[in-house]
Amino acid sequence: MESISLMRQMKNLLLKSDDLDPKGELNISVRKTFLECCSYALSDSDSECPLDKNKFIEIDSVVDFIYEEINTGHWCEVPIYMRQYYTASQFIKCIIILKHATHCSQQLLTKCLECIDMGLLLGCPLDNKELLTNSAKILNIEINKIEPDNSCKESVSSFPVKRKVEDLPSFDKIVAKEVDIVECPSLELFNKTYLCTQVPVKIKDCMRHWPAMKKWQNVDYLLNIAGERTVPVEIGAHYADEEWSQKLMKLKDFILKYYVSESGDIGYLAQHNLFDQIAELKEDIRIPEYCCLSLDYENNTEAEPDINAWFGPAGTVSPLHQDPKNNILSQVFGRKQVLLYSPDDSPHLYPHEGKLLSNTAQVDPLKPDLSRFPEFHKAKMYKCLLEPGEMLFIPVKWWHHVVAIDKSFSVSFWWM
Ligand SMILES: O=C(O)CCC(=O)C(=O)O
Repeated sequence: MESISLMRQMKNLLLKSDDLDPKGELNISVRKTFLECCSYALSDSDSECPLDKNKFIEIDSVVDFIYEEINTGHWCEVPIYMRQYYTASQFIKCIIILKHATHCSQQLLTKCLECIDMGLLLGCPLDNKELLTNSAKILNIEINKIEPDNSCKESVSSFPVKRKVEDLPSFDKIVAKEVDIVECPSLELFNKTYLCTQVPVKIKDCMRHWPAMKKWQNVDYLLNIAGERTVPVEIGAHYADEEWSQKLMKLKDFILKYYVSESGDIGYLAQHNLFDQIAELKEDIRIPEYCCLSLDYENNTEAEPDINAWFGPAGTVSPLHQDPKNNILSQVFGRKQVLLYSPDDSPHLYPHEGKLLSNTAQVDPLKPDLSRFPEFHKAKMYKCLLEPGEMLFIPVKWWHHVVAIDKSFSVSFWWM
């Protein structure tokens, strides 16, 4: 497809004339440049608005300015409209790239997709909520037309070497009570026996209808759908480790470097709402029916649970921590070993002091240092081996420590 037709397709995604005009204060001269770039990008004819190569530099400077604004101070204090400006300016940058191009090379399309992903990752949806997700879909279709075959040809099932997770005790040897196991319980039974009483349980046989169960086994499928997409990756042993860092990278690079390679380096695509970013993958999962139950119907206004992806090699570790919502951790492939403790045991788990890590325990339940944490022996441990097609219900604030025994993909659903 010619870049001009692709640009038109993307412009057709706009619903209203003020789709790209967030309501909020922006530096006057930056806003002026932003508006000039918008009218340049959206103008229909070259005679009305001749090509001006400087416009790329101008919109790029707007993007940089807003990037600095949203990365200054605490993330939660960044005004929503500023992140919406970021979304809008990345969309305009993408349109200008297409406007200035003569044909759609792989490199050009990838550059456009990078703009859209940065908008999705750091921006905030505009009133036209699907603008960037639909833009990404259109660009991805074009990318796959040029290069349908990705360089990484490994599928999970055909990849024979299994890296051993060092030091992980075998599940049977862990002295702990195993969580209850039920087979696809009715809503009523789940509500009464587990949700209302806040008791963890492993649920079997509730994921057969997920298209992901078959499709995601094949890495080529993930690469075709999302290989060129930019995703956040956690690098290092685990998030409470001093050496830990986060990086944005293409999914295909993550897969090659950390997933297919047996280097032993740990990279984890963790706690990321991949499904709002990549709409095609959301079609492969199903929200568990149990998430429509609530402990507090009056104050529960959220339409959908928070859905996150957890995708990585064997050996990823999520240290012992607790979360503020109920969770159904759903295992698509690979096995995970989960250790759990009740919130009543919090004093025996030594939560970190300070706000940032206060939901994380200092004690490592697999190697507890009893001289530093003498009360730990009082905590009652529960264990669960989560296998493909199984879900684990983790009640609000239950502590959980998770290790991937194999290459693994889980999806968590947090709700109240
Ligand atoms: O699977 C993991 O590594 C951690 C999952 C988790 O902590 C969660 O879903 O809240």
